[in-house]
Amino acid sequence: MSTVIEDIIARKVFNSRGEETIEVDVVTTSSFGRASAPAGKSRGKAEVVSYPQGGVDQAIKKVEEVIAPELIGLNVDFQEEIDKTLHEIDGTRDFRILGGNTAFSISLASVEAAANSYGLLLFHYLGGYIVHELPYPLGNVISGGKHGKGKIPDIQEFLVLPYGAESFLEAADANTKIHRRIGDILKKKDRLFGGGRSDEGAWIANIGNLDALEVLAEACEEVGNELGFECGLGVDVAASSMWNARKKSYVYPREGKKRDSGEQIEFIRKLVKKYHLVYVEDPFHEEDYRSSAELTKKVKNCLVCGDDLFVTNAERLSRGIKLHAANSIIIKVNQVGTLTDAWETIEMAKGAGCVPVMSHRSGSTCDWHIAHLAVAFRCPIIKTGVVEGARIAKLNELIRIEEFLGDRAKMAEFQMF
Ligand code: 2PG
Ligand code: MG
Repeated sequence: MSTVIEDIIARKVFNSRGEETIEVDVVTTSSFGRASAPAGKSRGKAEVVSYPQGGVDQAIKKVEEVIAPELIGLNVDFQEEIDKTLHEIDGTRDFRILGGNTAFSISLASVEAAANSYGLLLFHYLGGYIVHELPYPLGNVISGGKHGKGKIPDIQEFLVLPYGAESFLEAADANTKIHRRIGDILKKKDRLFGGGRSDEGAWIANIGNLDALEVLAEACEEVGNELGFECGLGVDVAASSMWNARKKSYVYPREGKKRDSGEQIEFIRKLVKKYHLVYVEDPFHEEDYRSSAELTKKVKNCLVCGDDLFVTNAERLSRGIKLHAANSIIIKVNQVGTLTDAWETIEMAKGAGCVPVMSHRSGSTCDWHIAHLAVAFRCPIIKTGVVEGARIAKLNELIRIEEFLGDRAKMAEFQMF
């Protein structure tokens, strides 16, 4: 059969930060698939372990010595079996023996090999002919927190979501225009602004949290008016990076402020109201489901999204659903290891009315799989930056998918706005 695995080749490559990462080729009788793993900077504590002890070199050794002998002969048609086998070989809950990124690369390369064996695009292979909706691109335009250095905002990401766009191309175009406009505004505000950018291509500027939101609001309004559709504002607070467990408060070094959980709820609630934020990610530290639930209850027309909170993990999401801790979830396949694991989490989220947001990581490669996963799994939003090569690889793939779908292409629907 042409879908039987004949070989698995692992190699060391580099991500957009110049860090070592793993890339895997899964070779079938008739075709092959290739995937490389991304890397997080503000990682959730409950994520799987990225690499075994010994890093990428050791991960490659594991592929050659333990994984390939088990997987060769299996059929890429049976993704669940491949992913289950990876779990069995590893034997731990957090992939610390093989490395979550090792599992990720094999899992994604296998599914791509399957799609290629049938001559299908990945989203078609996974989602079927019926799938035809494009996600809205959620893009980072100003960086702060752990995503930068020096005098930058405390909040990690200032985001734009052009939810009024009628096509993906229009939406991606809006994001690039807003990104550019923000660069111009920052230059006018600060003559010393040097045009620096973070890993994700967002601007790095000597600016506070509220000023960043003002700049974002101005750019979104101007570009939105010019293009004739709504461009919403969002933030990724990445609050675990700010949380001081000893002081039981969120520390904002730039603002020179500390906020306890109650104050944090009020602070974020007011931001949502004042700036009409449509998206707030990780407003509280990763174990604080209750504050997240309280905020979710208090805000309107806003996605409260869990990234470090859920780490794409079905058990954590199930707890979150019971507590109504959020109405949205970030999906990063390498937080959990395999495609099957991520898919199960997406299904659970959808069943509970929790909006899945397919996402990149700050360290990435030009791998474009998440573009296909967002379409195949019907995630209405993809978070994948605005500029920078690794981000553009995913955005451009979505433009190609939209073109491929032709008249059938449609933007995803939100009930929210
Ligand atoms: C996040 C991501 C992507 P990281 O926090 O949402 O923007 O960053 O790579 O730090 O996980
Ligand atoms: Mg995040």
